[in-house]
Amino acid sequence: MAKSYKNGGIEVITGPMFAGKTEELLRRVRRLQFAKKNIVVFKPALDDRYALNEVVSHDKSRTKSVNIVSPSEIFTHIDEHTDVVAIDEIQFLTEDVLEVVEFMVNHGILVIVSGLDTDFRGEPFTFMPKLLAKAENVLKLSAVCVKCGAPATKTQRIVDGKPAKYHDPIVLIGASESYEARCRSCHKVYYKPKLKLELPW
Ligand code: TTP
Ligand code: MG
Repeated sequence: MAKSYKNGGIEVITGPMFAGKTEELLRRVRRLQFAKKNIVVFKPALDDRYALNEVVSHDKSRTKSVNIVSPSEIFTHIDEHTDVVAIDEIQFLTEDVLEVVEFMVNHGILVIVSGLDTDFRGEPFTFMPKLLAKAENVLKLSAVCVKCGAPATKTQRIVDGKPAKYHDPIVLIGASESYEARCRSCHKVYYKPKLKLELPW
């Protein structure tokens, strides 16, 4: 029998790379496991940085996960006993995942996801703004700027030792060899502004 929708909800853990999003997702999963909740963890098959069939954080904590290519595959891995679905790096799935998430929530499943809010340019990451708007609970984590030590809310992509260009492809799987956490003022992207804005003083 379908559970009450009152059990469900969307929790989003977001922020730049190196902020500890995966660690926070795994922390929430572990505390629900102690409470004997039935949990299934998913991640997009795209990110093969650490391990297949496991979500692994920078601090090397890990949990078993199911790799999926398409969001609807989630339904072949959950059943009427599933209380919680967790998805790491949700930004790499297709936008259909929004419908899948809402369907699960409306059937009483708690959905906890982590994902980048912005891409390397500082632009919203595809459908993430919609997910953030629909969520019951959002935690925006920051990292530490590698340049100045301020709280970092952005991810810098470095290509051949230089900041990436605005029109470079959005997806480039990687870690510290290609990316750095940066604050707003240290974050750089080669970009030609459309508007010629000038301060009036
Ligand atoms: P994350 O899990 O966000 O990075 P992380 O593990 O460093 O962060 P956290 O500790 O908070 O979990 O994974 C980001 C992935 O996205 C990584 O493979 C690089 C990729 N990526 C892109 O493809 N395009 C981009 O614009 C950015 C910023 C990252
Ligand atoms: Mg991560």
